[in-house]
Amino acid sequence: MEHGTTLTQFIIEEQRQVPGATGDFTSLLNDTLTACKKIACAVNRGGLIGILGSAETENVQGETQKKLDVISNDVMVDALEWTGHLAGMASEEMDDPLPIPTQYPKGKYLMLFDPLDGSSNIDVNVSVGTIFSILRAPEGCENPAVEDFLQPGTQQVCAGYAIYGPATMLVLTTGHGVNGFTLDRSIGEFILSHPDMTIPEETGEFAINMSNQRFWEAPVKRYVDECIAGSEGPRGRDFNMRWIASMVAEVHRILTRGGVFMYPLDEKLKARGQDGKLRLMYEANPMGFIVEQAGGAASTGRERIMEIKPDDLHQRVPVVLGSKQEVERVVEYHREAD
Ligand code: AHM
Ligand code: MG
Repeated sequence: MEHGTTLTQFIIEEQRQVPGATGDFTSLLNDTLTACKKIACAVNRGGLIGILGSAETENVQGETQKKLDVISNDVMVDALEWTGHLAGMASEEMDDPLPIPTQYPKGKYLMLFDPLDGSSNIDVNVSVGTIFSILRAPEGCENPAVEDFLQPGTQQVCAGYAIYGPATMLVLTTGHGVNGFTLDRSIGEFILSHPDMTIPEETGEFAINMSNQRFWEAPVKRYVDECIAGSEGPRGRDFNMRWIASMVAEVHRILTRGGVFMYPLDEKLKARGQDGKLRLMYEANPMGFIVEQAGGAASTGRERIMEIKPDDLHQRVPVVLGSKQEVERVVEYHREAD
């Protein structure tokens, strides 16, 4: 496709290849884009209009919500509930799935999202993002219950994220590779700027929150120790480390220049009764789909993320994703240790 292609045009042309496509999906994506543009504006102007800082409320996971978490969630809901394309939606910021209000028609898709990922970074003006995952609602499902959302990641129709950084970008997969679009503010459109994003198989860069080192399991310790030992260790070359604390920014870097990102299970999380830090349904699954479609891999260290049969909307999982050979190495270290 030519340079200068808008995201809408790209999706329309992609959907023309799908037999029986009705335009519902194209329209749903358009409404999602509009929501992301609105969130980009709010994030951009946050400091000027007094919407930085805490909202003094907690979400279902007991995390303090930022004002922009709440605003971004409202923007997504407002942009999507009336469209007629969704049977229901679920978000990191809402305890239960949100039914479509009775005055609006219902559609065949389910939308799951993290409206503002990495929101601990908002107040310090570091990149944050919106992550979304689109599933098909089960046949004949009028009012989706939690179980209807609990589909493995392999069932995703589409996954994407918007990153609100120096430029606002939208990165998307519908299962035919990964494409990145940059918001051209002068015309208000996302333009195809990064066609066919691919992750190099090898990397010299890893991302992990090192402050949790003493809580890690042995295979993760081993992998990171070997990276740090650099040219003097078994890897025989030096590695670089990055940690932004914003998964969207981390995944975006990996899609751009390779790398491995880990938020593994550790003793601290276990003591809190958690199976990981990141959420399966609206963080790990969509990012796993994108990373796999870009030629990378996404695992818990023990199983492929997208094959997990979910048992809870807000379920947490360990995450190891990025350059294929490195993820496979981490998985191998788990296998050897178990
Ligand atoms: P959030 O959805 O509440 O923002 O939390 C998810 C974020 C990820 O973007 C990031 O990778 C991780 O939490 C950072 O965690 P930590 O603060 O432990 O480094
Ligand atoms: Mg998040």
